[in-house]
Amino acid sequence: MKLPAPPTEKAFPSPLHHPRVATVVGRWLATAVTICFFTGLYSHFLQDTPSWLPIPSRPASLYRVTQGLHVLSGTVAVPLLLAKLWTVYPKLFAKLPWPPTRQALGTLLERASILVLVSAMALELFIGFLNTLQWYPWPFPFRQTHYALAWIIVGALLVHLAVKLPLIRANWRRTAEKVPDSLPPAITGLTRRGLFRTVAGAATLVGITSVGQSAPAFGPVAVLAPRKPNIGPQGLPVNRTAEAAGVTGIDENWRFMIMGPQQLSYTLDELRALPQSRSELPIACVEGWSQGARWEGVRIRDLLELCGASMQSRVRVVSMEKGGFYATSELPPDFAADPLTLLALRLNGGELALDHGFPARIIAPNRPGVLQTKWVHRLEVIS
Ligand SMILES: Nc1nc2c(c(=O)[nH]1)N[C@H]1C(S)=C(S)[C@@H](COP(=O)(O)O)O[C@H]1N2
Ligand SMILES: [Mo]
Repeated sequence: MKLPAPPTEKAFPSPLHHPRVATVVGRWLATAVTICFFTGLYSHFLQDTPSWLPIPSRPASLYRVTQGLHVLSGTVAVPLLLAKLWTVYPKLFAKLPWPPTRQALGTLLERASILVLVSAMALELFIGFLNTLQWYPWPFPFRQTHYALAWIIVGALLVHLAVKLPLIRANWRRTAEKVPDSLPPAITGLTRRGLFRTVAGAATLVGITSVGQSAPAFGPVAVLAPRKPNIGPQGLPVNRTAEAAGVTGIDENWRFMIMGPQQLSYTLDELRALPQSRSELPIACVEGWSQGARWEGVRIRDLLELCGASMQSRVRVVSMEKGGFYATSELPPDFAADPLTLLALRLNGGELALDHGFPARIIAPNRPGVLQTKWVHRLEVIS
């Protein structure tokens, strides 16, 4: 049996496949990808800080904004990427210059870069989306993979943009939108403007119905948000329950310890008797939800002073949780000394719930939720 010949690029005469459409949708996609890339870098560097990079502890809600934007731009990029791929898919049927002449080598390289770009981007958005669902069904570490893919995407994107620059420039302005006379009128019944409105509408809808997981104003319409930021004990979601972390609470022998120039230990009542401070700070989870809360407890800087440590100290935080990625964290000097940073004992007017880290947890400004360690029982001054 003879297979029918594959279509050629000419079999797709709709003006919706015109480079002008690819340019316009490509611009939107590039905007989303750029926001996603830089906010993602920031998030990565907060968790894995290179020594050359000073990260300030203020503005207190900066990370809440950048991570909200990260997840929002990644989510919105999904419909934009699908639209972009749809506009250009007839290119799949363009003849490959084979065997390659010297001048066709560029075309082949370009195709290879697009293959890398599309597959890396699809994978990146897919694993990022599963991450917002708190679903990690893969054997590789999420964050490091997500980070490496981001650089692959940026590299392939730069190659792609460089190759397409003449085409992008020729189609940058609307004048190029005129359909050449040789083409039949739109056969899909959809005009270009109609397509732009549909794509922009879809992206906006996806954005508005998911951003409520970090922007409270959009809470009521957050039907696509995997997490509702006001559902949970004490009005705050729980990311990892005490049960999941294997933490059962404390007995009368429990002591909070701080190991600095002096070693101090406190019962829970003694911690409660120390001067208490109050901070309004959000938990901003890397997985995309965030929620502000009112915390009360002992300032870390006060504890540093009590044990005779300098205000330039770096502090290691150790949880009662055994093992697990988040059982320890570090407070860089700016964060440890920030007057907003607390060993929190209370949340939204009540004693900390066990799922929120009872008896004591860290809450600090401008940090990912993963570093807001729960069930803290020891602080170590490490420099
Ligand atoms: N010991 C410990 N602390 C932890 C975690 C954990 O798994 N173990 N999860 C972190 C993550 S990912 C987030 S987003 C916040 C959430 O705090 P919450 O559950 O009180 O809302 O706690 C952080 N503190
Ligand atoms: Mo988190």
